Amino acid sequence: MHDHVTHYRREGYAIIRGLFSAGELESIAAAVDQIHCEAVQHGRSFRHGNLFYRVAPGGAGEPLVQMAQWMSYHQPVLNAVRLDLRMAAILEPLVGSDLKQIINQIHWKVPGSNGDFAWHQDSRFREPAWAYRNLATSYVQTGLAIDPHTPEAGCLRFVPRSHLWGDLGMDCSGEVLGTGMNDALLEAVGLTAADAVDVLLEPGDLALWSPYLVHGSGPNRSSHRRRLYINGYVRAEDCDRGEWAFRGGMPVPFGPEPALVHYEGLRERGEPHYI
Ligand SMILES: O=C(O)CCC(=O)C(=O)O
Repeated sequence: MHDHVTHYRREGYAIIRGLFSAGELESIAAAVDQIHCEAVQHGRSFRHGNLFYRVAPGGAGEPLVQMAQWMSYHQPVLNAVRLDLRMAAILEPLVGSDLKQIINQIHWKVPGSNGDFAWHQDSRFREPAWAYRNLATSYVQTGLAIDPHTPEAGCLRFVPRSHLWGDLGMDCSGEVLGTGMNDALLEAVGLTAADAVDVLLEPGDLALWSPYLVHGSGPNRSSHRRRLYINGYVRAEDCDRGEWAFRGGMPVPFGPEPALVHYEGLRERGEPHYI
């Protein structure tokens, strides 16, 4: 039952096969497509509170939607996924049953697009640092594959056991999204790309990874889209930010006001605006 725990602690990641059925995936994929349509209609990057669409204007073509954040406020199927009891059961032995959520995000890679993610540790994004305690043991990132997640499609690549070193101080001067994996950055911190593994997922499989696991992903050279639905959970007592997800292992619905997560302007500029 808890095989994933041993693997996660030792390697810094784990994979749960077939967490969501093909039938469930059909409606999740439709919900993901709804969000994509909304982002295309905006045509450029847009924010409303924590909801955020990162969109590169398409010129004469369709705008390129790279990422959406916190669409679960208004998309019930995606909201149900993040609060699914199976999710709670998987997380409980790792981080407990009182959990907040920091990440609620979709990544799209269309065929041929530069949707690369540079080698990085997610710990660099857990800001402000003072709001997080015991990050190594209090935070788990999850990624649900919506499409076949293969090397050709630009799947995640993990460097097993790299989490054991904590914050490696990797060069974080550039953007992660849109930058290719530069293996020299791995070597600079004593790691090698030769140790990296491709994260092969079927639709409905869930990957879990540590905030200190070094990972990245390459371009989509396949003929299909690569959609990944990411939810990141943190032990509530170890974090001053985030939306509640589970209390005592039971789902917590959103409150009347959004919680402060990453967007520092939430209270001053929460209204809809283009960026
Ligand atoms: O979507 C991907 O391929 C990369 C995701 C990732 O690196 C992240 O969310 O930290």
